[in-house]
Amino acid sequence: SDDTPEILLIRQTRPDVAERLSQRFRLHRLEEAPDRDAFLTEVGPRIRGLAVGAMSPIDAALFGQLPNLEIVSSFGVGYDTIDVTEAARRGVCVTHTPDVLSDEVADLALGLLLATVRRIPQADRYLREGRWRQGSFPLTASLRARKAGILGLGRIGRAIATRLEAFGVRVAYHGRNPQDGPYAYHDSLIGLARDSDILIVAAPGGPETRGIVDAAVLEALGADGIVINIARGSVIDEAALTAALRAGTILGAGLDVFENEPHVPDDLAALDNTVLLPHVGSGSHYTRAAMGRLLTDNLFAWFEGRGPLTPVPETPVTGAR
Ligand code: 8YV
Repeated sequence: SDDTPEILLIRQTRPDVAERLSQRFRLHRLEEAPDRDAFLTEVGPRIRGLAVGAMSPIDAALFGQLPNLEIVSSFGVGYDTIDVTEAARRGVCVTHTPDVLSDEVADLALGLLLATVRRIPQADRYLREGRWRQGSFPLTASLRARKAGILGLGRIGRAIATRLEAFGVRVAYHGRNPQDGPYAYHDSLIGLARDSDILIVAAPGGPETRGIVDAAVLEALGADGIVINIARGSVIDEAALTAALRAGTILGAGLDVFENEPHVPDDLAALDNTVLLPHVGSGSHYTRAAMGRLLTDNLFAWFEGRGPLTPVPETPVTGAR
C-alpha cells in the first residue's frame, strides 16, 4: 500500500535481511542505482529508514539527501562510520547490534591471543612446509604468568575478561570510567600498559580513541608485550606498532582490524611476529544471522511504534513519526 515505509539498503547484502524486510517494507538498494545522486534526488525524500552494513560511511551529506529519514539500523556494534551527531541534530534514531556478537568476538580475541603467543599459524606453516622432520618447532612465549590489560571494558571487553579469568590470566583495564566488578582499574592507558604484558583493545573507534595506543604505550607494555586488537584499527597508531614489532620493543601482535581496511600495509604483513585476520571477529553463520535479525527487529519495532530495541546512546528514541 501507499503508506508502506520505504527502506534504503546500503551495503547490506544478507539475503535473509532483505527477505525479512521485504515482507513489511518497500526496499531500495543504493548499490543498484546507476546514478547515485539522481536516485537519491528522486527516491531520497520517500526514504524513512536505512538498513546499512557495518563500516558504511553515513555522513551529513547523505542525511541531507534523506530529509524524511527516521531511523538508521546498522549491522554491527561499532558505529564510528555513522555521523551520530548529525543524526541526533536531525532527530534521526540510530540503532546497532550490541550483545548478540559479544561472545563471538571475545572467543575470537582469545583465539587470536593464543595464536599470537604460541605462534599457532607459524607452527601450522612449519608443518605444511615439511620442516618438522628436520627438527622440532622452536619453543614459544607463554600465556602462563601473564597479566592482561583490557582497553575498553564494555560488553565485549567484559566477555574477554571472563574468558581470561578462566585461562588463569589476571585482568586489569582502562576506560573512561571505573566500573563495578573484580578487575583493577587504571585511570591512564600508559599506567595500564606498564602494569600489563598483554594489551587487548576492545574500545570503540572514532575521534576520541584515534591513535591512543601509541609508541609510548607500546614502550610501556615492554619487550614481552603482546597487543591484540579486535576493535577498530584506528585505536592503534599502526606505524608505531609496526616499528615496535620490528624493533622488538614488543614481542608480537594479533590483529583482526586495521587502519585502512581491507588494505593491510605490506610491512606489517612481512613481520613474522604478527597474526593477521581479515576482520572476522563476528564472522560466524550463527552470529551474523543473529545480527541480521536484530537489525530487522529494530526496524520492525520502530515502524510498529514500539520504539527502537537497541539504540545508540547519542540519538533520540521517540518512536516512528
Ligand atoms: C561488523 C564489526 O559488523 O560489529 C562491529 O562493529 O566490526 C563487525 O561485527 C562486520 O564487519 C560486518 O560488516
